[in-house]
Amino acid sequence: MTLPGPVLAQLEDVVGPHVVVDPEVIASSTTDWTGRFAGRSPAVVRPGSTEEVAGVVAVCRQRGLALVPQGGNTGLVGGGVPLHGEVILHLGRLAGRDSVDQSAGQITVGSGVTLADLQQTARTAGWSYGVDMASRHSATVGGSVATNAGGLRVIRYGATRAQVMGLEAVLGTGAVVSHLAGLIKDNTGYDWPGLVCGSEGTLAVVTRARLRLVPPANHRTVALLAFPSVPDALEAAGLFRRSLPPLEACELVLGPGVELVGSVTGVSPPFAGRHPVYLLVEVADRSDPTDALAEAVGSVRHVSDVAVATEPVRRAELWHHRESHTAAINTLGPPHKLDVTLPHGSLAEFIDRVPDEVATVEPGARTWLFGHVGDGNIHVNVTGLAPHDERVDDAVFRLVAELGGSISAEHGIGTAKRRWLHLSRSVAERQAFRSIKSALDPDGILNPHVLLASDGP
Ligand code: 2HG
Ligand code: ZN
Repeated sequence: MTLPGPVLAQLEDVVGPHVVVDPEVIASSTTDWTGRFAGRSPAVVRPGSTEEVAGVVAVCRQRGLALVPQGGNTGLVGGGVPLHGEVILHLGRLAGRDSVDQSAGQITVGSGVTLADLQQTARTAGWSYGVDMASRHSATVGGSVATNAGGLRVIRYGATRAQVMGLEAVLGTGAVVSHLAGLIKDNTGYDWPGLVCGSEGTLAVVTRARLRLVPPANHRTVALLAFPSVPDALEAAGLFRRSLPPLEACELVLGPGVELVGSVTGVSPPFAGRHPVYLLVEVADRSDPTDALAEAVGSVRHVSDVAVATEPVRRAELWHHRESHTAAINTLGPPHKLDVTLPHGSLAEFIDRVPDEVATVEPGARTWLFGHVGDGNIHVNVTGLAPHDERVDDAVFRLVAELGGSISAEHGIGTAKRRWLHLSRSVAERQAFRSIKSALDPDGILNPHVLLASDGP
């Protein structure tokens, strides 16, 4: 597919040479990280400023061209790739960074800054950024704001929405809305950052964000605990939430996932014996939290084994058993990623039932479970399914709804889950979503195929 010459000329008027039409180069941006979602696009447009983003949106609106905004292309629900021939609006050149505002503990950065760079900038200035995840070296601020990304530290600092103090973005009309003062108390009507955050590029293109920073911790301790059963591990997670204020991560992994990580990466198992369930916890504080962690671990029932690490290399070794799950599972072929959240009281039942639900629908499929159980969030990965076979997705989402959960905890709805949005959002909510969408993007050019189903409320 190609861009008509006059449209190309108009886009080049706005961004100069930063319109890519070479199909081989475009191909690197048309498939998602997992390989499950593959599309096509006539062009990747790479604006270098907010004004250029506004100019590109205006051209696309005038020409009736749909756009998919793209950051690090680390999304997992097909929300950042052009599955219907959209133009890719790549935001990587918006990589400007103001210096840290020391008195406010905030920083304003461009959409294209990666989370790793943001974390480094914050660290150098004596602060920390509250959101972290395994894809930190590719995932960008713009993408994380657009998807309200969660990650490993939500239990302490909240998801991305809780960090965004101000926002600049371009609406589907081409208008720029900028509200970047970062005032903590600013009770002047609709919450602009809150609305755009998590809207998955359907309302506006994020160009800059003003983010709160958090005090850095001088000491960190990681513990990996082995348990005989999931309920035992979840009971411990509840105890840690109650008794450990410096708790920064509380992650569940299961024996088969840890063994897969070991066989794919060549890393030795965490303990001499095998265990069915593990909990990884991290505590971080101004003073050494190891004693507080040890005391909390001491009051946990049914722990089979414990490994504790304070040194960075050893901490990373323990994290490896958790953080490498995504990459290890992908070596088995593109998984179906069903990132869901359950009420804490239903989590154990869900984890117990979901593999059987999957096996009933597709006996040849394999279910992998891991995730942020401290937040009630479990990642259900299913391998051995064709990319477009949605029978298992349907069964898992229905189980989630039956148990009072949500079909997306942190990855968003994207293309992958929009058929099931009705399980988590009422008709009235979806109608309100549509009204907001048509007010801010009247011609429906911003990521038109994600979040809302094309047919009806
Ligand atoms: C994580 O928690 C990410 O590591 C990815 O959200 C989860 O691969 C997944 O399903
Ligand atoms: Zn996650």
